[in-house]
Amino acid sequence: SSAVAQAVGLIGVPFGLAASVPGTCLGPAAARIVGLAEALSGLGHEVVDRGDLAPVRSHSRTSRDISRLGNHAEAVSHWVEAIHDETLAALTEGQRPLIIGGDHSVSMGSVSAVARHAARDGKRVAVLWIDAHPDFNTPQSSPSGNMHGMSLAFLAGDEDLAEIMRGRAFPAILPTDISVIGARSIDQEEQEAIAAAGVRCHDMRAVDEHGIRYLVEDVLGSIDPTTTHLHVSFDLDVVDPALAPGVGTPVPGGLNYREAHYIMELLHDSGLVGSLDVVELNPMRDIQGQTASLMVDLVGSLFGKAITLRSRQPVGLSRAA
Ligand code: EXY
Ligand code: MN
Ligand code: MN
Ligand code: MN
Repeated sequence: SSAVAQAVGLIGVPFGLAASVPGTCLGPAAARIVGLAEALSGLGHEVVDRGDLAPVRSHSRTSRDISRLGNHAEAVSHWVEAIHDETLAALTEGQRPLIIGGDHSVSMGSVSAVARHAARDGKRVAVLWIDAHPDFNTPQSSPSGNMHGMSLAFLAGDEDLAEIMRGRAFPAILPTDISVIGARSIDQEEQEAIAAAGVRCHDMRAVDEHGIRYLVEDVLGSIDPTTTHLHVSFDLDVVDPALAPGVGTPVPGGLNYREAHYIMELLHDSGLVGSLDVVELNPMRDIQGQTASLMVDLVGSLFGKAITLRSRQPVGLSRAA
């Protein structure tokens, strides 16, 4: 491993009010109990544990009423601002941010900060959204009003949702720099918006038809690392609920164990991942901590844990044994 490897900046976000089911606020605690930081340091990474966030619940500025944006929009806004500031601090200190949710609204804060930081370096951000849902609803299209289903639309620059950041503009992610893998629960208007915007959406049928390697290579092949920072946002509900019951919005037909790990291994091998969030762990729905443990194992695969020691070189099928 490299002598100048970036330290991992671990940020816990005990917030779950943008989800439908309570309990996601316990995610960081469960991740810590099953040994997230230890797993990373065991792989040789320096971990700077920045602790769990606890945002101040008042705006210093004159604040408009944003309750029309969705359920608990005011609370979402407070947390998103705090997540944004902490993620930006981690990046400014040279760390690679690892954000542990919390529901998927936390990505509004983390990815907006990544985009702001990248712009300072003259870069833009590509986002890989690994999720059963594309989270591309707007306040107008959302069937539930739950804001964890709107985070990707926020990041792509939805003008109404921009009020969550209280007028602090950030560079929106270009829809053509957004890829979704694993989707299988998409609302109709959400589907139309994705198609119109040009978001790359590899749904579960694409996983069936092409396999993980082809899809991940398609995504990585669209990224020029000299100009682009890759952020990965991993929603645990992408994994099949039989393996990951501890989520608020389970959907049948998800990734199996090896598919989920293989994505993370390929991402590790690419060397391109600059920041990561792992979200939607709901310990109240979990069985004996199995989803929390799976989360830590998957993060381990992205940070270099391999089944066996093996060459970084691709092994061709024709290579002699
Ligand atoms: N599409 C549905 C909605 O917007 O209400 C469900 C969203 C669930 C979002 C989950 C966490 O990724
Ligand atoms: Mn930098
Ligand atoms: Mn999600
Ligand atoms: Mn989801």
